[in-house]
Amino acid sequence: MSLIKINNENGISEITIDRPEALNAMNQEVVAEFSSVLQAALSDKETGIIIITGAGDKAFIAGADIKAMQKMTAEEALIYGKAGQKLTMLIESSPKPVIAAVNGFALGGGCEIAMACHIRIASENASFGQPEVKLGLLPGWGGTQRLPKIIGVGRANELITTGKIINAEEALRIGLANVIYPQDELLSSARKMASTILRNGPRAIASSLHCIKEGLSVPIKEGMEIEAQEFSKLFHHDERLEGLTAFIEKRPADFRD
Ligand code: DAK
Repeated sequence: MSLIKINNENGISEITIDRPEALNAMNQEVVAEFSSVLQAALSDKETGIIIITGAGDKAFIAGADIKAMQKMTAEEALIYGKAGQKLTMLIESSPKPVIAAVNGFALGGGCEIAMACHIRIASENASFGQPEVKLGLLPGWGGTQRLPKIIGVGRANELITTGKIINAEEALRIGLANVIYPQDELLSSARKMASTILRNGPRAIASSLHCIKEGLSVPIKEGMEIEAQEFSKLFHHDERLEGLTAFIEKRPADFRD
């Protein structure tokens, strides 16, 4: 039985983790299936943007699978940990924007998947947290690395060491969520945001995401150089000519090709 649902429409690929009976907790099968569905969306020419969400109205992803981890050896945990890390890297380095539509619990590995996404929008009932230390674990899918970059070191230290779960309002306040919608408007709002993004130049978007991601881990001088090179590369393509010409001709740009 498939653990992931995929819906491709109007350039948007919607990936739904579909294991609601376990609050969409990600066991090894979910991680593997999610990775291959994501790879397919990344190489699909019709897909310009990806939305990730969870099935049901309770959870985005309630974490890595606690029941599966209880039975794992250290070797199996290493394989599982690396597979999850690889998945978050795939999301984070996607040239196509990835929006997390967080529709409930985003805990542990679920919060880590959301943090790897470029944009996080949340429903009013969403909650976020890294409760791994309560289980004698640490956030193993990039949480120790991404959370401080998103909300700052002090707050990340607090969230990770207390394991406390925060609601959507608090996530919004500290910058973990970009915006909050009523639950029944979450997906339509995600699609609306996706359509707005899709109207812009895909190369320019991919280059911008690349500069932002790379710039976070290098000194500013290097980041500026990456930005200058990416800017210049855009001049090898017609996309920028269409954007600049459309402005001068006072018409909307058409980047569809
Ligand atoms: N794993 C497995 N099953 C889960 C689950 C999870 N993370 N979360 C919920 N479930 C299951 C429950 O066991 C229950 O199943 P049954 O008992 O009915 O069979 C079903 O989903 C419904 O859950 P509840 O009955 O508990 O629902 P409630 O509304 O009462 O509570 C809750 C919702 C989200 C507060 C609660 O379920 C909960 O606390 N869940 C655990 C959340 C959590 O601690 N998540 C973090 C998991 S640890 C690493 C790799 C990965 C990681 C770390 C290292 N390496 C190998 C390096 C990541 C670790 C994690 O993500």
